[in-house]
Amino acid sequence: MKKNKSENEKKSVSISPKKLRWLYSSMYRIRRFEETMLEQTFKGNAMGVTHPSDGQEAGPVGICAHLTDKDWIGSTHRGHGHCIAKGLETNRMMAEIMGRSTGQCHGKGGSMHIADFSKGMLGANAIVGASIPLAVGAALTSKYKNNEKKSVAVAFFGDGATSQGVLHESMNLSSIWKLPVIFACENNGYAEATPSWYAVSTDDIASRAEGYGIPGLQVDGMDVFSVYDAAEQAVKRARSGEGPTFLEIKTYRYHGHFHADDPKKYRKQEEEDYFKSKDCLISFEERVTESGLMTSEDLNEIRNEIEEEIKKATDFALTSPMPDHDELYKDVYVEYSNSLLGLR
Ligand SMILES: Cc1ncc(C[n+]2csc(CCOP(=O)(O)OP(=O)(O)O)c2C)c(N)n1
Ligand SMILES: [Mg+2]
Repeated sequence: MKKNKSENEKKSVSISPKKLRWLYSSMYRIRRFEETMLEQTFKGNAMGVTHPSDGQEAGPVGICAHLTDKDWIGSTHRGHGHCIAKGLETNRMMAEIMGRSTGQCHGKGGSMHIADFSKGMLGANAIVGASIPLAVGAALTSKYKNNEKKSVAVAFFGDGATSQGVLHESMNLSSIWKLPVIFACENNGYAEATPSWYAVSTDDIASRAEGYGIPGLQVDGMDVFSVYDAAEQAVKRARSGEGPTFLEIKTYRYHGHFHADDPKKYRKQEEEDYFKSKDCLISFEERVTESGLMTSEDLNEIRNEIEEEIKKATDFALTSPMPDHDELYKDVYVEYSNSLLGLR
């Protein structure tokens, strides 16, 4: 795949070598996780449907690069990339997708319900738009507790969620209360087979935020540096108590809506080719090698490490046991107590 040079501005990169390495390894980890996860789904090893996010890696990586485990994210049905960018382990994720007892949620959540509160990952979920009030709630908690280094919450959601009432209510409330939240809209052009030009009233979704007094930015979601720069501003604004930001990340999913969906039925090959010519991994490789920030050997070494990690994660999942029957109700219901209800 060739990069479209005319569209990839050559801005100078002022990111530390460690962070650059993290950006590339995280994007490559997501890519190879998704490709391997799809292979395993087709072999019948995944429990239920899976929604691959390859092609969209630059969005979650460019944003999560500015977050710590104390910051929160809410995710979607297409959540593997968000989980990986937030630092979840690929072996436990792969095991979760395969319904194994060693999985992130002990095999009871599956692909669309991976969560890890210790990493600030509030969970993937299958309800379109549901990440939004979760993130706003986390941001409200952060403000209420008045942490010294305010935790920031990011809601990831797709273009399909942007006409849901809950987004508009959440933007209004978070603007009034200046909550440390970022609305990260991954506009991949489609909600299932419905193109956004057909279902969303504007080409410029970010402009909707202005109606709520929130800055709205449109960024090239195929270029991790563009996302990184915009997210840096948004996180800074949130942490300093100035309130929310809306980021519209223009991106593309390389596969169908879910594993068995054939996107050729509703989108053109030229469109796919166009986005693949802007692939986030290739443009990163060209940018850092041409500017002398990393060598091809550095990149190769990272790719080899990740290949090994994903192979191990897959073997780990395939050789892990299924949960025992007596695990069925464990971790499903919250233990009742007065203190939980705030009564004592
Ligand atoms: C409230 C709700 N409505 C409808 C659905 C069915 N559904 C699942 S995914 C999806 C499309 C979502 O599109 P988008 O938000 O753009 O995310 P993408 O799949 O493109 O990542 C729909 C309509 C759902 N899960 N939840
Ligand atoms: Mg979409």
